[in-house]
Amino acid sequence: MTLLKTLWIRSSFILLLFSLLIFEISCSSDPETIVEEIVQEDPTTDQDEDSADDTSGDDTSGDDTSDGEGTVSSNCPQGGTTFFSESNGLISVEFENTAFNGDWELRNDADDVSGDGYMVWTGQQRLNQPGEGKATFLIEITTTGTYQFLWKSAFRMGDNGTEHNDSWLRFPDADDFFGEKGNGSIVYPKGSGKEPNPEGSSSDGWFKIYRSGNNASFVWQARTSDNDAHDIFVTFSEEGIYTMEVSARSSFHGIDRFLLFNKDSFTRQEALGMADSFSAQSDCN
Ligand SMILES: [Ca+2]
Repeated sequence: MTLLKTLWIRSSFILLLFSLLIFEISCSSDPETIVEEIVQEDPTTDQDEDSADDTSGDDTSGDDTSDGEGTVSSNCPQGGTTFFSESNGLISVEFENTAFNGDWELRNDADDVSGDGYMVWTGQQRLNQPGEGKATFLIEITTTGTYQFLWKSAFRMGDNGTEHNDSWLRFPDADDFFGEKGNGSIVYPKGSGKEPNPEGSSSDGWFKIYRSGNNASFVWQARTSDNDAHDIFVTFSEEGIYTMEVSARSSFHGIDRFLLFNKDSFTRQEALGMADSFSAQSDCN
């Protein structure tokens, strides 16, 4: 009996120890599970916070965009009270749709002009003195890049296409303003601090912009550098409202309208095909 009792007590003790061991393992696994759950929850919480941050970030950028548009519209450079808005890389404007002073006259005695007609300088010629009778056009750019400039103009005196065929043009706050021809030759206005400069007259950042040919009609053409025709380009590196200035050079040079088109988006012909979509004109705030 004593032996059996001893064996029973030992068996019971071993069973108790085993039970305690199982219990301890079971208990010790619970905290690990909780820790794991916490660890698993943490990234979820972080992701939610990140998502919330991203969302608020989007909201903020959305506000910035609308604020930015408002800021662009209300910060016109001096010299104008309205601005023309570029759309999809195009700016198309009737030349007579800004304020003029001096001896510019609005005329409408030609069949091939649009809008209210064309402007013509009837005052003294300013062959080497840009700035007289300065007209300003403000242009709002949202598609940055380099644009080619064209205007539709005619000589309105005599029958010699080398006279009464040019006016002065300048973009004083653009990032670059230059003439370029097919062979890669580039010229910059005198006074811009850049070289080479065009043949013929140029000064204080102004290019003489001429049209060629004895065809008396209004034609789309804008070039600089005498006997070395370079097309005209202007670069706008940031969104904003820029200044374009035209001043008198030859008398009786009639200008009907002008066009700027992003050179990376359109060929000349494509741009001219869309030129009748005139740019919206808005008041500066
Ligand atoms: Ca016109």
